[in-house]
Amino acid sequence: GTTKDGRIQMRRFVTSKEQASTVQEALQRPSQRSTDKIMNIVHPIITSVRSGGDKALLSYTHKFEKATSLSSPVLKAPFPDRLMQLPQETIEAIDVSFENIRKFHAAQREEKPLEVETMPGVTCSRFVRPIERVGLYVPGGTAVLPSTALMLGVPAMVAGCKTIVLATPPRADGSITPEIVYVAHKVGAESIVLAGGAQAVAAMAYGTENVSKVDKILGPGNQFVTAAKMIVSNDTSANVAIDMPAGPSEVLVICDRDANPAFVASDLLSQAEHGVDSQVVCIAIGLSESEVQCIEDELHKQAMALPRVDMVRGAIEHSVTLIVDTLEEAMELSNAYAPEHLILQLQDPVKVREMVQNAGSVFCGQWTPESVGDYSAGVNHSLPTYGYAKQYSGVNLGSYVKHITSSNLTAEGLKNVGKSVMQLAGVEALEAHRRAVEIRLDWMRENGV
Ligand code: HSO
Ligand code: ZN
Repeated sequence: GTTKDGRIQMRRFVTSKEQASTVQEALQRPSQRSTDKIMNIVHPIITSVRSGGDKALLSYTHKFEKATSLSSPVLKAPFPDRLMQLPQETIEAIDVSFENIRKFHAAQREEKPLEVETMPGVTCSRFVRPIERVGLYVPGGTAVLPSTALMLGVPAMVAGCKTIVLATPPRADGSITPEIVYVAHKVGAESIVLAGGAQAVAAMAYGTENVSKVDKILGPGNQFVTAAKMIVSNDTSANVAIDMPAGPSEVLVICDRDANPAFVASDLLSQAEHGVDSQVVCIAIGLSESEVQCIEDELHKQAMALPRVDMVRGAIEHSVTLIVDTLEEAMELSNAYAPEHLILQLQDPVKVREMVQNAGSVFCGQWTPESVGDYSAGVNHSLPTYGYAKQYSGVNLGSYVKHITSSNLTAEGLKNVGKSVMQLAGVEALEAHRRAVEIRLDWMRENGV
């Protein structure tokens, strides 16, 4: 992290000089606070909002957000103009980002239902329907995040979700960030819940007098939010789904000797400034120690000039540079780490991208900083962290829809497949199943079909 003379510096390993276990350990993510403790705090909050509704929700907002002047926890659309007064430049920036995100997610639509005739007369199909009601959690905390409102709201709108509820903690004076109100307006949100943490999640999962109950809750959040999402999604009486487990944000940058050290450092820092628990990893292919030192010097220099240098210091503390000999080794380490963001500052990034097995989102080449994806390129920034890129996708259009399958048989179809069904129903000793086919085949025989 920070050395005695105050330098901001990552730990550094030359992998060929280390045991495999040391390298593996270097790539361990900082451990999360004990989940038991968190659960014990979160459980009573959920129970209380579930039974106490708006009043309980509001009292938590008074307590945690200090927004004691707030008298209603919900703002319903249409949102008044005075709540979205913004500089023209900000409006334009949101509009550009909105449009790019909309385009990229609209392209993810499956236009035609899938239809396959598995046997003559046996047709199986699959079609898409939006999840009707979604709850989008936009964290407060150390930064306001209208970009997260865009990343969650635009695909919900594109998918055609009927009810979009956006929850975000209010500021201490009870107000909401105007940028977030503007985004909520643009995506057609029905309401903004002015609450954060586990209480906001509970309100959307169960509904209150004024908060609409939703069918799925999406969005990042701190450990309390994550715990609350896990609890409500495990409660069958809530009947609510969640997007994915969330952890601190992270980036892994792979660079070679031709990469610009200042660019590499800037990418590491843009992730490090998210919070003290963020993690950044740099894998340098074939760089000498002095070349890596150039990156480190840049990192220090740029970090010292950042307003959030304290966050950066904390993040760099558990961050690491690995010097490797080959691209293959770099990719192997990266795939094992499964980063939320993977930046390829390499000569032929699009070719190398084929070797990516696990990552939330990949940024190709020196002109593609992660920041463009965080805000405006069109890709989503709500991504799997903490190694979950091994089994989860980031938020995408598919996160807001479900597939319904259908079978449609002709008489001929039932004749073709009926025998197998009856045989298997017999094996499972489920006689009613067997007879549901038999009764029809008998009928066909009797009626000359
Ligand atoms: N890098 C963050 C997203 C974000 N960055 C929001 C800026 N604002 C996690 O993907
Ligand atoms: Zn970011």
